[in-house]
Amino acid sequence: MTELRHDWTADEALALIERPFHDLLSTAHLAHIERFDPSEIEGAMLLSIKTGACPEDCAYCPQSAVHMTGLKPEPLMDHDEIVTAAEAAKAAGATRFCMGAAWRAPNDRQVEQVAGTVEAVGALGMETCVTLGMLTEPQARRLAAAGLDFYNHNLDTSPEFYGEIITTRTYEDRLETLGHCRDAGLGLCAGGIVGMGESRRDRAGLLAELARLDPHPESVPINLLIRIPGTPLADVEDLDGLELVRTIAAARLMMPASVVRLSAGRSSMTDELQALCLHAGANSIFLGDRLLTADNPGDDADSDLLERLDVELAAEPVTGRR
Ligand code: SAM
Ligand code: DTB
Ligand code: SF4
Repeated sequence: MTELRHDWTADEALALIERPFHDLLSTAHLAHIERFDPSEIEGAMLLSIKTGACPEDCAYCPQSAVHMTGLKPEPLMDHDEIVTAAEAAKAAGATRFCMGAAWRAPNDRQVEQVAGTVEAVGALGMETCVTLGMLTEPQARRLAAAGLDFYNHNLDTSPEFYGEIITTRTYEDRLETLGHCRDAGLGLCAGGIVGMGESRRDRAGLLAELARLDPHPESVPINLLIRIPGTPLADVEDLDGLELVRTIAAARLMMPASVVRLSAGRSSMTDELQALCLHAGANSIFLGDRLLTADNPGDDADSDLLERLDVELAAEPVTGRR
C-alpha cells in the first residue's frame, strides 16, 4: 500500500506533479483503489449560514467587505432554517453537511449558537462540518463537545504565495487554528485553491504543507478559483485543466487515505475534465446548485455525469482504509 508519510518537501511534491502525465495518473489511480472503492464518491452539501461583510481581504473571496462584489450581506441564519436545509441535503443524498460563516474569527456567543445547530444536524445522522474562520482552543473544544465531526480551514496556497492573496492574517494563524482543532479531537478538512496565478511550485508547496500535518487532514478540498467580478483575481489567467488534474493526482499520492474533494469551480469544467479529476483520485463533490454564494452544477447535471461514469453517491460516509 502507498505509505502514509508526513515528511514531504515541496521539492518532492513538485517532482511528483511534474511526472509524465500518464505515469502520474495511473500511479495515483492505483493508490486510490488501494484504499477506496472507485465506484462511489462522497456527496457533501454546503450552506452559507452567515454571508458577506467579512473583514478579511482574501483576494479570491466574494464575501470580503474589502472588495466591491455586490454581494448582499446576511446575518447568522435561524437555527430552524439551517436544520431544514440539512434535512433537504440528506434527502438529496448528501452524507455531510457543511456550514460556512464569513467571520474572521467568531466570538464565544456565535460559537455557542453554532454548537446548538451542530448538535441538531448531527442528530439527523449526517456528518457535520463548519468553517467559521480562526478559532481559539476552548472554542474548538466547545464545537467538539457538540459532536462536530470536521472543521474546515484551508491553507489556500503555498507559504511563499500566500502574501499575494491575503494580508489580514498569516499562514501561521491558519496552522494554529488547525492545531487547536486537532487538539480538541476534531477531524480536519483542509485544502486550497488553484488557478489564482500561482506556479506549479506553489501548488507543490501547498500539498507539502498539508501532507506534513500528522495525521493528514481527513478531507482535502481542492478548489479551482471561481473568478468573481470585483475581486482582485477577477481577471487572472485561466489555469490549464490538466494542471488541476496533476494537483489532484499528487494530493492522492501524498495523502492516500484522505478524501480528496473536487470542490469549487466545477461549473466551469467540462464533464471530461471532471472525469479525469475523479480518475486521478478525487472522491468527493459538493452537491446542489450553489456552493456558499457561487454556482455549482446542480443535481441533474451531477446525476447525469455520475451515471455516465458508473459512479454512485456513497450512502454512508466515505473513509479510506488506514
Ligand atoms: N471565513 C472562513 C475561512 O476563510 O476559513 C470560511 C469560509 S471561506 C469562503 C472557505 C474557503 O472557500 C476558502 O478558504 C477558499 O478556499 C474557498 N473559496 C472562497 N472563495 C472562493 C472562490 N472564489 N473560488 C474558489 N474557492 C473559494
Ligand atoms: C472549501 O474548500 N470550499 C468550500 C468550503 N470549503 C467551505 C467553499 C467554496 C466557496 C466558493 C465561493 C462561494 O460559493 O462563495
Ligand atoms: Fe472569505 Fe473566509 Fe477570507 Fe472572509 S476569511 S474573506 S469569508 S475566505
